[in-house]
Amino acid sequence: MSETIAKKTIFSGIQPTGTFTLGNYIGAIRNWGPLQDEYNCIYSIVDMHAITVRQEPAKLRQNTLEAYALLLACGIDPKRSTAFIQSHNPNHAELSWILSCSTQFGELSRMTQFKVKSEKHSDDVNAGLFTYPVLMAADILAYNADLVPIGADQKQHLELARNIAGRFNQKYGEFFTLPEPYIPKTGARVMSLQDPTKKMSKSDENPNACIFILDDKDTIIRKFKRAVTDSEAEVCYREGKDGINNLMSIYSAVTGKSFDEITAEFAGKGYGDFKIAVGEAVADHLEPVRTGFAKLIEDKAYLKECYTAGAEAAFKMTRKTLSKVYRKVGFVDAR
Ligand code: ATP
Ligand code: LTN
Repeated sequence: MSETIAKKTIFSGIQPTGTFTLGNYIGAIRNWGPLQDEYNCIYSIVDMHAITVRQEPAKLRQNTLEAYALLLACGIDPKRSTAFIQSHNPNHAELSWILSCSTQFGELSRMTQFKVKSEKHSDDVNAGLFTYPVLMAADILAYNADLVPIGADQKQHLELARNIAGRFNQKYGEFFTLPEPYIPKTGARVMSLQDPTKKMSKSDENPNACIFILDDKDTIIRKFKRAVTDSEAEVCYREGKDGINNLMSIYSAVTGKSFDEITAEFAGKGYGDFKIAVGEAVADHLEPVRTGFAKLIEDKAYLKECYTAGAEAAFKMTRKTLSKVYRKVGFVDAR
């Protein structure tokens, strides 16, 4: 039988705001590679989103190249997926403007990420930070993506993208696919090692709160040893044990063991042994990423070849969408 059934489309993005954390990895990126054969995958380093908080230009440029190399080191194959840098495809920003006219002020005001980030960057609550989710909706809708693999923190933005698409469809006639979130069962929300009620975030000021995927083994084990837990001594998943719950989720995500198996493995042992075991398992799991990254980042010509080809493919995929959108909203044809 010929391959006539069209593959579904996947889109996801990650900001080049620093080295990826274990949260980004377990919650998002490591799930991207295995989807490449079954789906038409499009992955982007979203530098335009990154400038919604202040960035040092030279550092952003370096972070963007490193993020792209990390993407490939995490198993994204530029031959099987479209992997590109967001600012290289202007169609995202163009569509974002159109979509912003189908987005309400009230719904943007309710976004948790906006509230958190405007508090954190209270000296620079810019319009881009506010309209960030519209650009994210444009990223997804420009490709008519069916599925969006993300961590749990992005679910609200995805729901907004669906609402924006629905509203556009209502105004102008059915056009956009309503995207579905694809959220992993374990590790959808990896918490800070220093404050397990907060999500682990690249931009956390405390380096002990975060495992960066390029940290070496000693550093990873040291950070886990210092992880905040509780005053009990039982490795089990229970309400109120935020620190241990987080370590159990991480351990489960990298070893595939269930919570019951983990509890049995550490019965009668203290938190010290457990923390070291988690550190070792995470370090071993990340080792291939570190080795792959070290090679890739040396080969700037190869990276450039990949992201240039990725942008070209991304542009082609989205230009048609944009022309149709322009016609639908009533713009006069340019040619
Ligand atoms: P920043 O600190 O700059 O806001 P971030 O670490 O939150 O960045 P993003 O680039 O915003 O990372 O997110 C990339 C992907 O990683 C998203 O799909 C997001 O849901 C996922 N992600 C981010 N943090 C976590 C976390 N702690 N646990 C699980 N998934 C996460
Ligand atoms: N907002 C996302 C990053 C992002 C994204 C996207 C994720 C930008 N555009 C499109 C999925 C689909 C975040 O992780 N903070």
